[in-house]
Amino acid sequence: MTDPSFVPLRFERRDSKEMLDAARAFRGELETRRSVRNFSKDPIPEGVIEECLRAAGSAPSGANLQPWSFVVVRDPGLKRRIREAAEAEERENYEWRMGEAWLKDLEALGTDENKPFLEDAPALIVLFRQAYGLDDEEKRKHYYVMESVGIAAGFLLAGLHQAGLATLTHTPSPMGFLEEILERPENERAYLLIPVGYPAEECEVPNITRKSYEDFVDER
Ligand code: IYR
Repeated sequence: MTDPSFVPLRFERRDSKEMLDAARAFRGELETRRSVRNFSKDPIPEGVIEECLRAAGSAPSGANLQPWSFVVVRDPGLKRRIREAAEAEERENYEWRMGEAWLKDLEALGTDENKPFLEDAPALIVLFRQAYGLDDEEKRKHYYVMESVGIAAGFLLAGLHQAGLATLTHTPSPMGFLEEILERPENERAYLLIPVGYPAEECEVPNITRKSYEDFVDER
């Protein structure tokens, strides 16, 4: 990681048809991804999550310090504790923390304080950001942590989706309980909780639309 030498880049140019086909196929695949809140209990084939985590761990990061940790929770007892703690926070969120405007914005999603998917999904991936490094017990500055971890999360979600798994990006705030339950070191802060698995039979998702291209891209 600290080797200052350089090696040749491995990069192969593709012809333009191949490029457009690849870009289209990737877009087509990602556009079918939906956040899922109703999971089957079916197990995930061995190795799939590991491959996707390796992909996530290859993300670019500030000074290549890779300021992230991924905890994969499959243990039913731990999943139950996480569900109970998350629901306790969410009860307060829905009761008074979020406020009227926020609750109105969430109406279309049909969410509430009950989070059975935290026990139903066969795996929960908890992504932690490392606010600073703790190599050799010494604090080391980390750079662009939010950006770096966000990119790694994007790699992970895209990878899990194209491998055939459903995910949810869940943030039962505040998420300090994850640091406690999972006994994380003092430099780590919970960033994202990602239930992973298959959608339940007859799973439904909100009938939402996405912005049109012109509404989110400005080409000059
Ligand atoms: N964390 C709550 C509320 C929630 C907030 C947003 I912003 C969402 O996009 C979805 C839900 C929950 O998970 O229910």
